[in-house]
Amino acid sequence: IYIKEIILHRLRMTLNDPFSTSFGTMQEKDFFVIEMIDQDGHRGYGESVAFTSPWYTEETVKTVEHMMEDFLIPLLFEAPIEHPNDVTRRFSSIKRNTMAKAALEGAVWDLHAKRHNQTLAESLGGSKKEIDVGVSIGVQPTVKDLLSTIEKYATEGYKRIKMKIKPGWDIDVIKEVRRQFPDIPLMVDANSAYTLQDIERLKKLDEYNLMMIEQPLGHDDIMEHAKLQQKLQTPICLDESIYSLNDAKMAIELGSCKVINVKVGRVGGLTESKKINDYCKQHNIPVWCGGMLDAGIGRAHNIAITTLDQFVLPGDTSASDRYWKKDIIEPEVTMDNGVIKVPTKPGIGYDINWSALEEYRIEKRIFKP
Ligand code: OSB
Ligand code: MG
Repeated sequence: IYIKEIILHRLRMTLNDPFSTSFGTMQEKDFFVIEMIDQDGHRGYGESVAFTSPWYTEETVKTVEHMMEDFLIPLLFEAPIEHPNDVTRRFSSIKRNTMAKAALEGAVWDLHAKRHNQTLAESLGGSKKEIDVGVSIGVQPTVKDLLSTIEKYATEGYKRIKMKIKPGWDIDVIKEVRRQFPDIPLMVDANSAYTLQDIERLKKLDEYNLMMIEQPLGHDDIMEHAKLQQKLQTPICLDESIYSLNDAKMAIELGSCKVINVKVGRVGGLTESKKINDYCKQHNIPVWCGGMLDAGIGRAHNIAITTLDQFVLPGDTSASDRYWKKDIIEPEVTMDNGVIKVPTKPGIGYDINWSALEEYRIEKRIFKP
């Protein structure tokens, strides 16, 4: 692949409803759509997932722009690309900054798939024709709001509900949820809101038949999660702590988790996600695909990676209408009874809705070799 042009479209989209975690509330998603054009005029698309502030991990929209502009795009223009698998190696002189790398690598994968007239899922080695999906629900203003939100998504058919927790919005709330919904597949995500001193509180979670608890402790911790997992029946799932295959290996070896949330952006791209899939398969660790309040292009990449065989649990890839009044792809992602059909057109499998994209665009920058 000879990359002839890279266009960065910076978009700002307003969420249908504010999304709250243990760290605060988001109303808007500000990100880049990466459009990459090759020597034959194929166009590949990627989406950056970093937020405007570094509350989740350390990257931001501005650091992503800085990395892409000053380091990563020049590296892509340096020489042709044999295969998207090589992009991670091409970027290896740049430490971390996984979300910046993944945004560009995703566009290379889309180009590769389109050049071979394959779906992105096929190019990645995935074989599912449809994927099971769940939904992530933010911290709500009241328990009543939470119960009605769960009711709404359960009725729509989502196959598991994830609710955000934090100290003070946890045991009592989960008890109410379980009273009203004794059997729904339910999990919780703390986004790192607890410490080992909260161990007695966390042990109470074992009474509520939760599928797992996601990232209870430090965002960069692996060791303390191992100590906690020894005291908990509920499986721990790591999110923030896992930046790479190597992190996954450490966590599995140390017993820090029994499940891994794979976010393509957080681990540096689709190639690394695939490696984590393969390693977790060997070690019998179920994985699922997390989300970053993605717009349609990110959603398409998430659907493609979820077709790999170790993605055995429903992820957070909800339908477009979960977050957006109008998404930037055509058709939008739809969900039927908890199932999303994997698109069959080459590459990401969706067209860009240019009038929507232009409506949300706040900046456009063109890069050439
Ligand atoms: O921890 O998985 C998370 C959203 C933003 C940042 C971090 C997380 C989340 C979610 C929602 O849980 C995922 C989604 O629906 O896209
Ligand atoms: Mg999480």
